[in-house]
Amino acid sequence: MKFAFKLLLFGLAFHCQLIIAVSSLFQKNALPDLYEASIAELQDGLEKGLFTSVDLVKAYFARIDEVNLQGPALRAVIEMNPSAQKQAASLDFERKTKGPRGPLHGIPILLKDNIATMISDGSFALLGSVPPRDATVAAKLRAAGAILLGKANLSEWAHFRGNIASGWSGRGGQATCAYFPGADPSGSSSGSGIASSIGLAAAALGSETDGSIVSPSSRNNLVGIKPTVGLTSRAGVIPISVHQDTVGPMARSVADAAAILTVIAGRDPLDNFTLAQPAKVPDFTKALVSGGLRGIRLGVPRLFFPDDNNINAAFNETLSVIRELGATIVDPADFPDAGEMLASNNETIVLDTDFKVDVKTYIDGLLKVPTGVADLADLIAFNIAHAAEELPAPFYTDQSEFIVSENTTVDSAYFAALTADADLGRTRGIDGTLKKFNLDAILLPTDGFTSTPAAIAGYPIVTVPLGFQPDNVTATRANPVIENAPGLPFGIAFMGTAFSEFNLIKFAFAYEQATHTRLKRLAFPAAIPKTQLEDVL
Ligand SMILES: *[C@@H]1O[C@H](CO)[C@@H](O)[C@H](O)[C@H]1NC(C)=O
Ligand SMILES: *[C@@H]1O[C@H](CO)[C@@H](O)[C@H](O)[C@H]1NC(C)=O
Ligand SMILES: *[C@@H]1O[C@H](CO)[C@@H](O)[C@H](O)[C@H]1NC(C)=O
Ligand SMILES: *[C@@H]1O[C@H](CO)[C@@H](O)[C@H](O)[C@H]1NC(C)=O
Ligand SMILES: *[C@@H]1O[C@H](CO)[C@@H](O)[C@H](O)[C@H]1NC(C)=O
Ligand SMILES: CC(=O)N[C@H]1CO[C@H](CO)[C@@H](O)[C@@H]1O
Repeated sequence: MKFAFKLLLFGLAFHCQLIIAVSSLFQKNALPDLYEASIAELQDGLEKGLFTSVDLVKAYFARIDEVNLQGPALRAVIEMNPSAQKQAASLDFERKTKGPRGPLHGIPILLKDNIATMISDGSFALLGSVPPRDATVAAKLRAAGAILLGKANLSEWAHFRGNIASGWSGRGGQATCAYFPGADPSGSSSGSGIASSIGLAAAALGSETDGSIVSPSSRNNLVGIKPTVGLTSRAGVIPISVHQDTVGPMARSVADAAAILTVIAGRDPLDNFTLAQPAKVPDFTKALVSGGLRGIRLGVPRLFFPDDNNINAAFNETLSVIRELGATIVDPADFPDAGEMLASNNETIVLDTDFKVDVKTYIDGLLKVPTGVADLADLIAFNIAHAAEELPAPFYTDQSEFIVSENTTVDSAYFAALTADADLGRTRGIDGTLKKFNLDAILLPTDGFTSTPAAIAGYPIVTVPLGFQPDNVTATRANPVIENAPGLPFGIAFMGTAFSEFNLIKFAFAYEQATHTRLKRLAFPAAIPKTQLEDVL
């Protein structure tokens, strides 16, 4: 009821799709609407016996069928887990006999395709390869009782192969955003973003090296948490860089994202970066308190803002909401080293050098690789040998980043770049800015020069929906996807120092509860699956 009431409060320039959605919510008030259902609502319905996890899996599979290859052909999902229904049945039985394991018991979640269970990174080169075990984050989800519903499409090789459109992989094809037909879903966790945005699963995991969680979360109207590098294990995740990769949740609410992060965080002997985190994983759901912005100081680094007046105007406008919630805004609060950071090429050196080493380490650890690829040189050759699938003209022929990476060596320039990034990103970057202006966090549009400072620092970001491109925006030409169009969502980012996720979640939750921007606009009608729980009961 609170949910519907809030919707009515927004009753401004409503799209009729939204009115239809609202009235359907009223009719089905006993069962959660899967477009928006929260993990807590699903858990509540499961506990009350209104539906089972088997029902949930059936409903989500039907919803995927409706929009993935048919209808708008969003290509968000690359693979459905054939044993999901069996896992659901066994979790239903366990709930009856022993009770739920916790908040994720029986909740279906999608994994980005670079997270190993049945793997491949969207490329055919690792298709059918056998990892030694589940990725640690997948194992943690399973242990918490979550159902791994399947794999989400992505920008192949997490967008590290070369200059190709976001959301394309050889195996999954071109994924597109649910908020405008044919629009760029951003990436590289594209399918995770699309799938969460329209309820093809309760939520999804993504991974980020520089922007790959927060950018598609922003574009797909989601809350995304890019954790500190070392909060969540990367063991079993196809890498770009051991220094920058991190795994995090992409969900429809801060509460859902916090519940998932609580489960997947923690030390892992298989990923020694995780040993640097505090001994005890916080229960991030304890950060979901009211008044979370009261008395805190947020700095606005204007030099990193995007070149987009609609986003910047929405950001400017929302500052008054944040002030009303009790925060002090320091504006501008520019990074002391902003100019150097914008000009720096150190990150490219680090990533290019790391990828060649880290991808080989990853492949070396696989038990079986049917294609026989062993290293980056083999991957490049594989793509050339399978050009029809992997390098289809005219849009997806590039593998220049692979080629540059193959040409690198671990040398003194690499170590200098690593040192420079720690200095630029941490000492004189995020930490320097927090200290200089006495801030609790940094606040800016997610689509600016936002992910890079956090990427080179290895620091966290939480993004929350901020607004939508207005109707008078002209849709750009598809090349092959549409870069800007009416209704495309964008987010606002809270950025902080290492392991400050608990506070960032607190700030983000206070902001989300005061604004509820996500439901101010829905996906385009054909992209909204019709199947609901009542259709499978
Ligand atoms: C992790 O282990 C590798 C070698 O096994 C070592 O080179 C690296 O310094 C370690 N990293 C951390 C953060 O402990
Ligand atoms: C937003 O506010 C800043 C600082 O007050 C101002 O410089 C900028 O022009 C504003 N942008 C828009 C689009 O309103
Ligand atoms: C790396 O960053 C340092 C510090 O700003 C800078 O002096 C150097 O030119 C950068 N190197 C590259 C390759 O961009
Ligand atoms: C490979 O690296 C060498 C030395 O750094 C450079 O001169 C050459 O241009 C690079 N080639 C490619 C294809 O990047
Ligand atoms: C587009 O609409 C917005 C309000 O949604 C308005 O502020 C802006 O001035 C309009 N822009 C143009 C170019 O008409
Ligand atoms: C689960 C699913 O729908 N997978 C599809 C992903 O995209 C590829 C390429 O379009 C299809 O062949 C798969 O069936």
